[in-house]
Amino acid sequence: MRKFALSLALTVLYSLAPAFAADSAENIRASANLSFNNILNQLTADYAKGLETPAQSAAPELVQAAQDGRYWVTAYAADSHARTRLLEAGLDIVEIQKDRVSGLIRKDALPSISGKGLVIESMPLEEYAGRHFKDFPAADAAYHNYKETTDLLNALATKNSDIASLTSIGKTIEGRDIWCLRVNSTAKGAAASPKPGALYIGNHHAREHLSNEVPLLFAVWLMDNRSAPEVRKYIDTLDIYIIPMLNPDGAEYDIRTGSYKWQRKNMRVNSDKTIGVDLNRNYDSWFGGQGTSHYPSADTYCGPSAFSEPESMAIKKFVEARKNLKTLMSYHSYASSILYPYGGSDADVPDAQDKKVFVKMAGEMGRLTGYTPEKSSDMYIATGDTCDWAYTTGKIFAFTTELEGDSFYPGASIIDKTVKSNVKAAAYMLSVTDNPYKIVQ
Ligand code: 0X9
Ligand code: ZN
Repeated sequence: MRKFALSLALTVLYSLAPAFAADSAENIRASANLSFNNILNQLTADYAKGLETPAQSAAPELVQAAQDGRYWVTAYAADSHARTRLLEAGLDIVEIQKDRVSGLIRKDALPSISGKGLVIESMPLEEYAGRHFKDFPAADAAYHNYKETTDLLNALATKNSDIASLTSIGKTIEGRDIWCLRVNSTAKGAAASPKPGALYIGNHHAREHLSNEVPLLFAVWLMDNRSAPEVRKYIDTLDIYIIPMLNPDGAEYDIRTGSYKWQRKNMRVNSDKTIGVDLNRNYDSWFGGQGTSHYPSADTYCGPSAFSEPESMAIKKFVEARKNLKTLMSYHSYASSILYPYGGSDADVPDAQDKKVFVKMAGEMGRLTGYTPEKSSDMYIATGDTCDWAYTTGKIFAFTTELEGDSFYPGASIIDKTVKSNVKAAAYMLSVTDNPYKIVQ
């Protein structure tokens, strides 16, 4: 069986090879087309341009933007359970080390953890931003905002209208369309398909902009390589859905002023007038239990009820209407890990065969990306996440990829490498979507 998985992976890798060949500078400059390499190279060129006037310290507007009453905190937490308790206290965990975590918390919630003697260091977010970030948002222009994402998806669907269609799966709380590119050689729009389905979702969390780039550029790669035998097989035999930007309201808010807002949640105005629900705590899987906050101001606020948010509700309706879905990937950043259920409980998924599939798929995607495969709850227990719900409701093999980087704003130079390795993992997921159990038989 090992041998089979290896040869499958090699086939996938081989099929990627032509896509990564270098293009000439003239081609890049001339490119108004939809070639994967040209688009990636253009991103790199944009980034280099942005660096011509590098900032030596945090841009003033970045520092100013961070003045919203949140603190950057480092606190003791020796295991996943201690981390879960911190999430519940309202700490938005961003970085995890062996015995401690760092993240964001509102000032009024800080005493609940400092009172327990857990705080190692804390400082206002603007001070942290001032010390750590050198990137001007202008240098990150290579990232696709909502309009650019919409335009690119539209262009892909128009150019490949025989196999691709673009639909809105619903509207956000501010009324933006949530776009989904469907790739299927025989069914368009919302028409049912008997083919096994794969779903890729990005940007549940607003500030995780890299998590939009990966599925978006995966869509570009698929269309660019549509004639390569392996890719063609996927397009002919599978029902592929890509929703790169689930939380465009939050993503736009995060960049709107030209300076980052560190926004995680959606843009719901809560009952106490604070903004946002954490969409990755709003699914109906142990909703409102461990690893989430019930305070609307907290970054890990789960919302008043499961699926209270139009964005998560759109995914619920979408998934429930497509019983053919077999696999799902939800992109986040940043921890360099491939996570599988459960995330809301310490328990393993009860079905031994399913667990084997999860472990094997995560292992293979870990190998292709260089990320660490692990059970979600080993990171921390967090209820209400996408993947627990998708697995429980539809037996979908659902994973979270925590992309790489050392901050939510790692600069545009990271896009190229991250996209390339994650395209391999995304293609691997397609290679098993026809029957995920085949890899453990
Ligand atoms: O906390 C989250 O929603 C994800 N991490 S992030 O830094 N992108 O916010 C991790 C979700 C993993 N799921 C669980 N541990 N349940
Ligand atoms: Zn996230």
